[in-house]
Amino acid sequence: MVEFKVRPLSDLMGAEISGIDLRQKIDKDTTDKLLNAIKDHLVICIKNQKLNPTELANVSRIFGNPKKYFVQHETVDNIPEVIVVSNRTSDNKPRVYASHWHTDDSYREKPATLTFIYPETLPKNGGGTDFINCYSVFQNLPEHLKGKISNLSAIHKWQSRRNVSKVAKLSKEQEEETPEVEHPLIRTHPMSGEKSLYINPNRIDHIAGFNNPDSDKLLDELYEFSFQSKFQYSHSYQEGDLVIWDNRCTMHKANSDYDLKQLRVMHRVMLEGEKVYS
Ligand SMILES: O=C(O)CCC(=O)C(=O)O
Ligand SMILES: [Fe+2]
Repeated sequence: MVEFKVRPLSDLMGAEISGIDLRQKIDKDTTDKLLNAIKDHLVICIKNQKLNPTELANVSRIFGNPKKYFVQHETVDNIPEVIVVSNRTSDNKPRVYASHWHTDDSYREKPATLTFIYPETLPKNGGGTDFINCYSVFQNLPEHLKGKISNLSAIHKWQSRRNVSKVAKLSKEQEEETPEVEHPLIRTHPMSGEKSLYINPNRIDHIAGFNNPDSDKLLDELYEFSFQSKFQYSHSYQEGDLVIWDNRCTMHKANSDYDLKQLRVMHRVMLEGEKVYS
């Protein structure tokens, strides 16, 4: 077993892992220890990794099955598992991709469990990723809100009515492949057994069974409560940081606090997911 070190990054969430090279063969005990670190800290940053896109896809296989991304033009050539997250549009205009709070892949029946992000090019300062601990959000939710949402679920869509982030236009086939899905608002994590608030401001269209104004009112209340800084941890990247987060109990967004003239390119992989249950 590899005796790597785990150092918490904040009281709320996040841990830094050092003393392991994931390109080496990783045995089952080491894998379990890494999975436990993710369970306990929700977001981990494995330091000093050197990964080209093929190696990143292979490293993700230590933890599960990487998904082949269905928006092919956003992936690395010939590696359908590795998505390019760039602050340039296809016609080279600056933008910040994913700058609003979300959890990945919730428009799927079985949303990705873990996401891996590895910086290819970083700006000089800033350009980190912000995270929310959704267990803490749920635990601290006022009782009246907890009661109100206990049996509710939400309709998630690729292009939801309330989405403020720009998403790729889908072909007819891609649209057919991604019908809207319904997930409970309270989610139990299969490994920790704990409950979290499972929301996605980008992809939730409405609360199932609610009319739009009532749904919007409740969602706004949940979002405003969740976005408080006391539930957040902000990660700043250094070259070689492999960051892995658990989409089942966190939200995240790209921080836009840097000079957009500087290039920022990340490589990303998502793992096959599982059905959401409360
Ligand atoms: O670029 C980032 O910091 C986050 C991007 C994102 O949301 C993702 O890769 O899922
Ligand atoms: Fe994301």
